[in-house]
Amino acid sequence: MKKVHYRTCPLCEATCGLEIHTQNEEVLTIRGDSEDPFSRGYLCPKGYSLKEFHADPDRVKQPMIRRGTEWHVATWKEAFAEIRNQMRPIIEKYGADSVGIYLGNPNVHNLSGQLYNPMLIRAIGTRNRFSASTVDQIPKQLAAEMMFGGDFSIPIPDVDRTDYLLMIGANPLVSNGSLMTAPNMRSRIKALKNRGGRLVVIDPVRTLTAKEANEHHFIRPGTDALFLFALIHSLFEHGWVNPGRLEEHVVGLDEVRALAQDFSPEAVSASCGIPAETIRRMAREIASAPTAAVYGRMGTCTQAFGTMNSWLVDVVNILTGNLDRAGGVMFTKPAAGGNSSGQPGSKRRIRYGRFRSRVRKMPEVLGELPVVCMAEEMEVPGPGQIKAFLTIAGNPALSTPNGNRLQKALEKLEFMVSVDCYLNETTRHANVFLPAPSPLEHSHYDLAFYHLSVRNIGHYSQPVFELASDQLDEWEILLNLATALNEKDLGSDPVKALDDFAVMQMIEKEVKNPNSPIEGREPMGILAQLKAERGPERMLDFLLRVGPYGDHFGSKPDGLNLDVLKANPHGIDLGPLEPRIPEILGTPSGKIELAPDPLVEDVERLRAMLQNSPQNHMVLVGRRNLRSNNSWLHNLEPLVKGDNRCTLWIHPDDAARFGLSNGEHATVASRTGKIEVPVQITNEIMPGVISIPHGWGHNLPGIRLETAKQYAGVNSNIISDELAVDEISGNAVLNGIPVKVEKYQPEMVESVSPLIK
Ligand SMILES: Nc1nc2c(c(=O)[nH]1)N[C@H]1C(S)=C(S)[C@@H](COP(=O)(O)OP(=O)(O)OC[C@H]3O[C@@H](n4cnc5c(=O)[nH]c(N)nc54)[C@H](O)[C@@H]3O)O[C@H]1N2
Ligand SMILES: Nc1nc2c(c(=O)[nH]1)N[C@H]1C(S)=C(S)[C@@H](COP(=O)(O)OP(=O)(O)OC[C@H]3O[C@@H](n4cnc5c(=O)[nH]c(N)nc54)[C@H](O)[C@@H]3O)O[C@H]1N2
Ligand code: SF4
Ligand SMILES: [Mo]
Repeated sequence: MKKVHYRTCPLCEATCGLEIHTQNEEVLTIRGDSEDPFSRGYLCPKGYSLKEFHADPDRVKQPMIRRGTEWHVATWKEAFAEIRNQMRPIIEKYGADSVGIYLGNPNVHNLSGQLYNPMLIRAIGTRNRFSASTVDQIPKQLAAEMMFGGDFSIPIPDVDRTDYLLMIGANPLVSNGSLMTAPNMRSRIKALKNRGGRLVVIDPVRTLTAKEANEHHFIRPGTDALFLFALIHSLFEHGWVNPGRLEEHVVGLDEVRALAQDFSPEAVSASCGIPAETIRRMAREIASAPTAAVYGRMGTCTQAFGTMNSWLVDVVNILTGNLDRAGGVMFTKPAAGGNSSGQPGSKRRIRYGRFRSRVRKMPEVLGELPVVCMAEEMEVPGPGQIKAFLTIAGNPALSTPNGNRLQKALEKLEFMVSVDCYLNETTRHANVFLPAPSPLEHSHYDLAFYHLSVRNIGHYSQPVFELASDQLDEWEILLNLATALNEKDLGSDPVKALDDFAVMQMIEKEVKNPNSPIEGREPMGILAQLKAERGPERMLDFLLRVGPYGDHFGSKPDGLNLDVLKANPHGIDLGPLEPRIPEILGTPSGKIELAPDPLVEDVERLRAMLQNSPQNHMVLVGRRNLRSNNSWLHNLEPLVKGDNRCTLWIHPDDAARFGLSNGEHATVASRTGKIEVPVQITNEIMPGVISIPHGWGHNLPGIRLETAKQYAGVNSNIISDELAVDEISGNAVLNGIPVKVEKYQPEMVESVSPLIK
């Protein structure tokens, strides 16, 4: 039977609406949903690829247990029994910290992951918790936690209303936006320019986005904090500081003024490669534009000053009065979860440094430890050593620094479990593999990304296909894992018991919250009203109903609940972002903390950079491609076919210096390793900088990715260094890595990747 389904795409942060045509168990075609109020029919090549992903014969569909190098299909019961039998003794002998867990990026795009991973982590009770956040955005979250008192209280550029957008280290025309959920950025940028606004891009690469900009400036990788401080210096120097209505809500203004003193545009210009007069002009333009938004992303987070950059971006927004006003940067008010309720000053303390990693003593950030510590925590003996490991929707072997070291550490583990769709470079090390359903087999709601969206949106997606009779939903897998690892006997239906317990906990917490619309209500009465009997739907219904647009369980009968979202399959537009200060401020002081102590202290490290003369070694940055998604869509022919994309970009002057010509291979070496990669000479990159994309290197034994193998590429994270970090957050440095580039000579390479197609 032919059917049409509507749902949001779970592949990136843009949350595009899809129109999916199916016949029985097959996807016929996927289009952009023209009735989606947010994406209005837009989709990118990855959106179409859900069809191929769903049909991919390499996608694992049954649980498997590995004996030696052989995988054996198992029942779910056998798989969970194996996990319990192998892992419980490890926990009993060595304690909970002996189990490490890594959560990959797709968890954030998965309702089950969002709601049930926290329960699994609690059930294990380990401190050795890692995620892709520390090779990504944790600096921004930490800065938001320190400044505004919430890790999801991240100011989002109001792209649809701004007059001036300064974009630093982001490439939304390729990435489709990050920490800025905004489908179809091309049309949004076009609209900005059509209304007389300006887009200014700061990036060591002339990216697709930079090409659309009114102005683009190369910046020497890793020097953004100098540039940002110089903007701040100029604002103070010329009397352009004007926080406006924010003034009464801000503390630490004088401290920031003093800190910026030494960072004049002239002092930083040589290091960052941007002329002093340009920096001054930009400061003036930001201050004098009717509205302006400064936005920094990946390029600003994954470098040695990631947290400082994230902080300073919002300092500029605040000093120019652009925080929390239309056209500036604003906080969202999502329909479900997170940053929606509170009173200024209600927070106890900032979630940072409450414990430290065992080996390198890195501070905990928002409950997790930096991924750069993962291998050493597996290698170094002693109490708390990771002996068993769990990966959920991740591929850290390719996505985290010093991949070779991590691979060796994974090999030596006593036991490993992976929940994933593919036997990839990481999950091949597992002893038990648990297959996640295809995105088309489960429901969807972007709990995380509606916290980061340029409009407030509610959009629930029903599953397109029913789960096969022998397939578990992802939340059921997670609760079964929690059961298998938990010492307690949870009765005959442990999944139901845990699920019921979790939802009751949510309800009980809410009725005790003095700011809640259901304060004081009877928990059992609330439970009885929920529109689903179990699983993520029940929790989502609850979160929607107590949320700012909710029906508040009767007191706002026209409000949202799950049924309302189900009746609106294209999604609901809940309006543009609106001012939220002071009500959103969750810092202990109830104020915007403009100069948090750990950040102020870190300025010394930056000051040292001013003393050093600009470096002239080559540095490596990353790059993304429209038809790729980190490491995991390379098995889909329509996305990988064509020219090899895993190439080294280098400026013609540098290529001449190293004697490299187009198509030839170069070796690129760092402290941690050496790789070999074909050369692509281009004027679009700054001299002194090279770029190689991440997520490639599909040439390892034991992976089950037959198409990806033919387009293997090379793992750029062999040469990113796990010892190079943003010292505050522990986030990895993935941009600005010092490297040595040479013409490829076969005998020079230790571990040669096969010649790439
Ligand atoms: N097609 C596609 N889309 C994706 C992904 C994908 O792999 N492919 N991945 C998704 C994920 S997980 C994320 S987190 C987002 C990321 O989304 P974005 O941050 O928008 O994407 P990037 O391409 O990483 O952009 C980072 C930019 O920073 C620049 N850069 C590097 N070093 C520096 C520096 O020191 N300073 C400055 N100013 N710039 C620098 C790079 O040249 C690059 O253009 O994209 C998401 N969307
Ligand atoms: N050098 C360098 N390294 C980088 C980056 C960079 O710019 N440069 N970017 C970093 C960034 S921003 C990120 S987010 C990380 C990503 O790093 P990871 O999250 O570790 O890796 P992914 O490639 O996203 O792999 C995701 C895995 O999840 C599986 N999967 C997909 N959907 C589901 C699902 O619904 N359930 C389950 N259980 N599994 C699923 C896929 O099959 C795949 O194996 O990489 C980081 N690494
Ligand atoms: S832009 Fe992102 S959400 Fe939209 S179709 Fe592409 S991958 Fe999916
Ligand atoms: Mo990411």
